[in-house]
Amino acid sequence: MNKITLITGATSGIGQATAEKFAQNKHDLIITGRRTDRLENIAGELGSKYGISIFPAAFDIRHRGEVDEFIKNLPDEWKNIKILINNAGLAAGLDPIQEGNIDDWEQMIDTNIKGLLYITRAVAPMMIEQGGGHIINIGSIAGREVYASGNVYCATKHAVDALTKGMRIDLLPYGIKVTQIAPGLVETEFSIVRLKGDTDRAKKVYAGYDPLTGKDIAEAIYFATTLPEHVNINDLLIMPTAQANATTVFKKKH
Ligand code: NDP
Ligand code: 8X3
Repeated sequence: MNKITLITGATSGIGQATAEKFAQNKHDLIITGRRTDRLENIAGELGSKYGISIFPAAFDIRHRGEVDEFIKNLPDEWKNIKILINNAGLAAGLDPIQEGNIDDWEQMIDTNIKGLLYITRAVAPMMIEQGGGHIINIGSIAGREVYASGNVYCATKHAVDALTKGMRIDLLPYGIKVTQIAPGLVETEFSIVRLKGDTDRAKKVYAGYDPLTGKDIAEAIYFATTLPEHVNINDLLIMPTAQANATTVFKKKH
């Protein structure tokens, strides 16, 4: 097998672009997400284009039993995971706290925090057994700042920031690198999901400036994995040039 990289949430956006970047560089991939048809299409496409092996696993990262089942069913030759990219995540809704939808809150907490923890809890011991590895957590500018109606999403990404720091301390004796990549505005399906399918409103989030693309973030993730053994990028905050902070974006007038 080539170097094995596990990417969660590879059915669109940053995860899909990252799968392509690692496939180009001859990694064998475990890719996950809930949408089976997309996973299978991506696996077929990348496998034939780049001549690598791909193990697609469709499950909901919020459900501990499904994560356990995924790990249990992983064939032995796929257990030697060198790189884990904890990318699956979402924002659901954009409401002030007093009007928040509690189902949305639970979905974000269960996916962005608990899902990331379930996967990490399963994979970190495998890395320890192999004598090393690299865990990359996808954080956000929302993990550094809080903006209006971002409340729970921002809290989950602050949690990813804290968990990244905690993982780095706990995994230090085992030679496991832990990196956080924290993007600003990236045009993916993120806003369509957050705004519950309102594509017109989602398009406006990225109008009037050049947002980041999934590919931009994939390049940075890949770069972080190419450094010498003794070098680790702890944290990267990556913004579109037109974005200064969570709330200041320079948009061209139409
Ligand atoms: P997308 O909506 O395009 O991709 C999200 C991915 O997460 C999909 O593959 C989706 O797969 C997967 N996912 C969501 N929920 C679950 C679940 N319960 N179980 C398994 N997989 C799940 O958005 P992005 O690519 O933008 O988002 C990727 C990460 O980047 C997220 O963690 C997001 O918070 C973060 N981020 C995004 C930014 C942006 O501006 N776009 C900026 C900063 C960070 P499926 O639906 O098939 O399950
Ligand atoms: C996604 C970027 O600014 O919508 O994490 O929070 S933002």
